[in-house]
Amino acid sequence: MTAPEYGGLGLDALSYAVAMEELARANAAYQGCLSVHNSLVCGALSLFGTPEQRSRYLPKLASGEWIGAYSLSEAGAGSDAGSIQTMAKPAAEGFSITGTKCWVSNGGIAGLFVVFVSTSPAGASRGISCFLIEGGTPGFTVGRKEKKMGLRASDTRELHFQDCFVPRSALLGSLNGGFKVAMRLLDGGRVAIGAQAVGIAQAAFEEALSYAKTRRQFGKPIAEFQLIQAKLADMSVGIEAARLLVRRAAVLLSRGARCTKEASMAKLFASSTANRVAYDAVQIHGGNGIVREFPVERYFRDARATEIYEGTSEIQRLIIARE
Ligand code: COS
Repeated sequence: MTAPEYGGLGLDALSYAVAMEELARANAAYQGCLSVHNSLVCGALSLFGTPEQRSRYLPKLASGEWIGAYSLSEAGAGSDAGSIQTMAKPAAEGFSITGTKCWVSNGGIAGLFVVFVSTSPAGASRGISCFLIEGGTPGFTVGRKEKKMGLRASDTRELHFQDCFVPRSALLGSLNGGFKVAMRLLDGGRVAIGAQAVGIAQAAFEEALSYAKTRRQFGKPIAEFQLIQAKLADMSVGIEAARLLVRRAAVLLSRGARCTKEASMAKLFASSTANRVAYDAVQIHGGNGIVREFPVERYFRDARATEIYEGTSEIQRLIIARE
């Protein structure tokens, strides 16, 4: 997605979605790291960065020298993303930031953080600004790593800011215009999380199919029983439908069109499919499905977050209804 002049491949969003699905088929935690890095950080700079901001950061991000992190959520600002409490107060030539952010993917490994803070509390969502903050900036520390049920290889942290000075040049987009930046980026991010869900579902389906062909009960492979066949058929239809929704949203994204509704539809359907498919894949494995030696146990745990992060399924339905 990052332009070749900054060291990126210049791929369109459809190619990106295909790559994201394949990566998630192997390891969703690893894909999640790259999804945040590309959709939410490289995307932020590509869409909203000044030429100076792009040249300073995109080459490092495109080469992988630096990893990016995106920080919107707080303990009291999850689905209600506009109720951010972390504050940036005007200081000489810049801003001074104080507050705590949470659920930050790549938090412990990132060199650059895209951080949303309040610059005008009375403005609520219309008083939020976005800042580019480098790791190691005085007054900025990274907190403990969360112990999650799934996506355990992805590094999720709190971020703490105490009188952290950032220059005015760190502002991404306009002052108090950060909420729209956050939402626009999440449109793209949700396409990549949809692709992640499709990848997890595909992996779970492949394991279930292969297990059903080799596991014998009552004198034949369980794949020959119609109740197992029905599960496998429903899984494969769901995966194909989810993949098409994700790719439709990706095509719109490639054209630069606003795809808020289509991205939410893709994420909602794909994440629900991933959970259903992973559930049935565990069921087909029987007792073997709940032990760590079999990969479906991990797919089941990894799928759960896809219905929660980058907007819960409830929020996706709300967005679709509004649109
Ligand atoms: N693209 C561009 N602009 C958008 C937009 C989008 N996708 N979505 C909303 N906006 C704009 C609106 O048009 C509105 O603009 P105006 O001020 O000009 O009217 C502004 O942003 C505020 O929008 P809205 O009134 O809809 O905001 P709400 O506070 O009602 O919140 C939801 C909307 C609930 C959709 C939003 O808070 C949300 O997505 N929450 C989930 C957050 C999330 O995904 N968190 C996970 C973080 S990453 S782990």
